[in-house]
Amino acid sequence: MADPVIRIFSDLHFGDARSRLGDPAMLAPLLQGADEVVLNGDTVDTQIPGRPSGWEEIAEYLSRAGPRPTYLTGNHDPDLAAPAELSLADGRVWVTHGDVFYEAIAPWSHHAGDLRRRLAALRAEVTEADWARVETRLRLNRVASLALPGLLDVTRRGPAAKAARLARTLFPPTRIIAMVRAWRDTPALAGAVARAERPAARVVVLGHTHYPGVWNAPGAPGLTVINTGSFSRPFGGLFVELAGGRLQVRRIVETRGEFRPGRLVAERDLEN
Ligand SMILES: [Mn+2]
Repeated sequence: MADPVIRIFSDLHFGDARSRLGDPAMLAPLLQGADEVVLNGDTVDTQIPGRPSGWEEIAEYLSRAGPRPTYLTGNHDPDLAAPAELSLADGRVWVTHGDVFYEAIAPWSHHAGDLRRRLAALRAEVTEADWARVETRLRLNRVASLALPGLLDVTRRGPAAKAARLARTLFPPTRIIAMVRAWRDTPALAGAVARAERPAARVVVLGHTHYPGVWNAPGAPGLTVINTGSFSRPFGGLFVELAGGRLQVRRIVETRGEFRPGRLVAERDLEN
């Protein structure tokens, strides 16, 4: 039997008015030819309790689209019944949403203060040795992300909702600085955690910051960090394909109302 083809996507943010994924069926060309797909967090936004998230719709579509779906949690869908990390290719590829690489989950967000306070309280409940483990921090990040106060309803559409979101994106300007800093630091942060806690990993796959790219991790020779971006503007996304000991990174392009595989961005042999 041929090696299975596994594709990894992240940050679909289905149901969010800012996501370009208006209909799950737009994913069809990206799923074609895959045996398994990994949805690496923020597939939907479940952070406002009681508000319909679109989860049933996307999960129903992916359950019958062909490839077997595996979901991982992100900070926007922290309550999915799913793990927060996944190791593939005998541990050589480590997949996690990416929040665990940052102090306060999303230090650029309007909720950074609340997240910081919540995490400090949760940290006080565990030992330092336990906190040092990435699985503990992932678990507590999920607890801290549930039902934050003052969340903007991202499913609202129309000019007023759009203007409110734009204002929230641009102000205060220190937010932009924090965002750019997070983008800049991603390869080093992800590389350091992987080296310390998932030493078999040669590749780390994350999303979360919505800034797509492929980097060599500074200070961790031989370790590649891949951010698959998102299905939102302005940067769009990449996807990872694993098959037969090879890893490929491709651009996701949107044409004729569907998302499809675009140009090859990077390639890596996982055997050496
Ligand atoms: Mn996220």
